[in-house]
Amino acid sequence: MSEFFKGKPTSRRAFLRGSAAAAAGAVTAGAAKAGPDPLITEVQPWASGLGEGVDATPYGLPIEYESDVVRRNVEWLTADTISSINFTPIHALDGTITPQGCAFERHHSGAIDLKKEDYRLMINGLVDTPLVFTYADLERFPRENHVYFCECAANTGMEWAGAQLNGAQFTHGMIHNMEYTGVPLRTLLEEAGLDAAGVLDDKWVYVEGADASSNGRSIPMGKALGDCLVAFNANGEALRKEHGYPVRLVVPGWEGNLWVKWLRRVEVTDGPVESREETSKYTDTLADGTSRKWTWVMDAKSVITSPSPQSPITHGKGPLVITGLAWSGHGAISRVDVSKDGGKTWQTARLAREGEAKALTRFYLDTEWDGEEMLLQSRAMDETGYVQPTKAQLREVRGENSIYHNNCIQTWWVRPGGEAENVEVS
Ligand SMILES: Nc1nc2c(c(=O)[nH]1)N[C@H]1C(S)=C(S)[C@@H](COP(=O)(O)O)O[C@H]1N2
Ligand SMILES: [Mo]
Repeated sequence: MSEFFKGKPTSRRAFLRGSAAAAAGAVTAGAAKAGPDPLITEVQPWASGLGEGVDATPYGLPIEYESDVVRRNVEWLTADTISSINFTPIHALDGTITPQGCAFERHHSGAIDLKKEDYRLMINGLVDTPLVFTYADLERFPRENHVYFCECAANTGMEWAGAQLNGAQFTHGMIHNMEYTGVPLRTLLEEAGLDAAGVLDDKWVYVEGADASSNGRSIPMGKALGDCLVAFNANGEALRKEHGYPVRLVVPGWEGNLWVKWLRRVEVTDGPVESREETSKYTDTLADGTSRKWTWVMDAKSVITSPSPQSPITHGKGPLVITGLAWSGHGAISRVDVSKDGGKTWQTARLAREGEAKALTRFYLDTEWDGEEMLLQSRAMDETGYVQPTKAQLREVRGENSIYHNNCIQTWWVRPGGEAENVEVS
């Protein structure tokens, strides 16, 4: 960053206002006193030799200097890596699209290897004509493109009892956001002859994957005929193996467990199946010990990705960019507020783009840091008027027995040195 200030002060300065410009000026002046910068005054090796040819990396990976921007897991969380989870490095990403190569993975029986030519999708149950589609068949139906977030219901689940994991990657990284290409599930159900005259409202679909776990889930017909997508591409290319190659179900705004990977069967039923994944798992145990089921929609939530424990402030006081992500399964994010004092006072952040329904929204607070400690929080609001709750508000309703569906406000304690820590304020 300091090199950047020395080399190109004007573009940065032009963008700063008032006292911010003065602070930046001080940084620039201080650096100039250190004498001429060889990075500016001397011809560097990268400018006096040749770079790599176009055939060096037929499929590119990030440059080696970015090698710490990777998925990570929490070893003690699961007994083995086959039925486990890893986390998106959200603290190090910007914008909203998650590259597939670092998007979190959640498997119940490992990521399977399934070729397009071995792929079959069956639609059976209460339909006129049970059908089996090949991959090539799917490619002949009209396609749509949509950006959606996929959040595991267990995201932030380890934080119910108190601040636990030290990093946005671990507290909030069970989420990714991709542009999907696929065929609406409605199109395929209609192809199989869904009895449109019948009472569709009472019907459900049971969806399952080709992996050993099958991850079977029941979805009410309204959602199945709504915005569900049978997707085969993500971010412009084929789905990665770990995200369900060659075909996964996309269930916008609803918990990640419903997004069946390696989708192999859609059965139309007249009721929910009550499978393992929707009874003993992914239900919310309340304070009185009873469990709430069918918590499908992911409520509005947000997190500051930087500064955060894995992304400390490495410069002195003056201009500081605070940034994070916000999302809601109910629709678009309408506003995000940021607090530096643990929720006592709030400032409205700038949304990088207008909120998009059921997709991640990037927010920025371009601010001044006085070098003092901060208790950073963000609070999302969605188009329905819903406001992201504090941890205390959520505990009042849900108690402390829950694991899933924790969308509470997160606090990072930033110390004068710039390091940050996961804390809880009361
Ligand atoms: N077939 C199958 N689909 C599955 C799973 C699985 O284990 N098998 N895991 C589910 C869970 S719990 C989540 S959170 C999402 C995760 O999707 P990802 O691995 O692309 O991040 O996939 C869901 N779909
Ligand atoms: Mo999940």
